[in-house]
Amino acid sequence: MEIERYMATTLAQAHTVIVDNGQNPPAIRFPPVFNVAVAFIDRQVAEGGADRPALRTAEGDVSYGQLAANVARCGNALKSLGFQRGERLLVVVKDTPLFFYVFWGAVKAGFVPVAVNTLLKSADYRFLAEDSGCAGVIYSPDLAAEVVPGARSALNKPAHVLSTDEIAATMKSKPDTLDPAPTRPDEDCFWLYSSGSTGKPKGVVHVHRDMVVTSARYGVGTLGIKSQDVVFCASKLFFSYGFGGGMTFPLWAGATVCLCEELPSADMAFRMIEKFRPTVYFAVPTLYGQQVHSLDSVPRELSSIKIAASAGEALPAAIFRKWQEKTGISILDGIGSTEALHIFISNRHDDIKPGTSGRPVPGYEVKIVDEAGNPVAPGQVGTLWVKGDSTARCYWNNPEKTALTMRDGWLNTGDMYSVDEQGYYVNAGRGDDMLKVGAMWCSPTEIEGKLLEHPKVREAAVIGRADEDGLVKPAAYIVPKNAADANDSMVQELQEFCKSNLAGYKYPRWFTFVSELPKTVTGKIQRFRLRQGEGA
Ligand code: 3UK
Repeated sequence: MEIERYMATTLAQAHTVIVDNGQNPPAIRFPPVFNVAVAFIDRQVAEGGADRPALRTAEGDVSYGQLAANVARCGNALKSLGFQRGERLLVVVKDTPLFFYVFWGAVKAGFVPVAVNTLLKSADYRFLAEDSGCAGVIYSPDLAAEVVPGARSALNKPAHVLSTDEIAATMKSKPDTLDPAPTRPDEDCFWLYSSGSTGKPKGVVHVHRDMVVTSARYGVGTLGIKSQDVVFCASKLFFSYGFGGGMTFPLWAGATVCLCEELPSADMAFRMIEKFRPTVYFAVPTLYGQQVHSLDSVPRELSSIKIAASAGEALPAAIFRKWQEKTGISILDGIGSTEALHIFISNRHDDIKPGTSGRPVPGYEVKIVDEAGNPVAPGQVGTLWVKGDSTARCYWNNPEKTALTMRDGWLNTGDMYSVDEQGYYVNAGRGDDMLKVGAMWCSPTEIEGKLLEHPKVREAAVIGRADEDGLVKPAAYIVPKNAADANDSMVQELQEFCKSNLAGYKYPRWFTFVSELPKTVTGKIQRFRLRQGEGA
């Protein structure tokens, strides 16, 4: 029986996690006092890895020793500002080493970092500051124009609104060691926000244990990331897919992470891969799709990649095959969520069925149930629930939504799935009307609301439709105020209107004019009937 014993020798308390790989699934045991920053950061140094590269950027490398010192300095800097145990710190920071210092420094000192999308507007930051009740906001300097007014106008008046430049300056004079806050494995550790179907984003609360579980079970157990690996994740750290792929898995394994501040694009990903030659690559299906198309005309040097993972939306079998043809390696699709923290059903190197999400990751239990909550037979579609040790404790301040989604340790994913005779899980879209477009949430009601603001539109409905690559994009059904307007120039006009008033990926790619929309007797739009082909 192989036992990995992770000791943080610098500590007075026992901060030992035992991952017993001799068991399937590996048993993970935590001591009663456990601060996860020690298990991720200090452990690497304690095990002799101080000189190994942890972070790699265009400016150079940061070793594990330097990382641990900067995490301690940042934790000390935050403590000196007067933060209290359990207080939230909104982190609006781009993918840079400072993200690591602030995040892990806060965790080590016992504060709760809340990493949020860096692309939002000031009204959104105001909402996030108020909803989280944060005591402080830390932002990348070039985001000041949106973050600062939002944070300053929040009713809870966060005591500290600081740029990473200011934090970095304060860190300089602080000690490079820090006693970890004596937290518990089930104590709140960090949050991520998930944009919901309707209304405002929800704070997803994760505890100290959760990152260990996803890293051990999926990062190392399923993907097999090792300390020699160089990892590049095209998704950003504030998205929990990127949070795992671009931060926690490589750190857990003692590997090297490549960081890029830019937003993901095929060009950015190719440049990063050619420059840093990663062995492990994480991307979303839409990005893989753009990359395989671009490879048709311009060959790129991708031979360093040994492991390629995909999540966020279903990976069409066609993109899997084209990528394999061009690079010789298989993409491992897996489904995860912010609430589960990471992937809980996945394909594996030695067990792949293209066009499916694979099989449950050992350590997670899943079930597919009908509307009465009873398990469905193989081949039948039902709602997917998951149970595992990394699922969120709750949605912050939202007991109704928590009660609906999290029951007896089970998490309702909201996804429709079937399982085939061989045990592979097949995605059948969402149970609600939500869409995942380029792995980002897309609410039909938001797009419909925008279309209804257009003077020529009487009614609008939006559903998802697969494009030629099999990737879902919004499609709109429009009842015009004046039937005579229903022509190509109105389509152009509506598309431009959406492009300039909504986030870039949300504009409808197809428009169909109809004389009426299918509705319930109470007047609600029945999008499922449009999906079934009515109104086409
Ligand atoms: C959908 C998928 C089909 C599905 C995520 C990996 O996407 C992530 O988190 P989110 O909270 O959204 C979760 C929802 O996205 N989805 C994700 N992966 C797949 N659908 N095939 C897939 N492979 O609707 C799920 O409920 O934004 C993904 C790791 C961490 C994550 N947070």
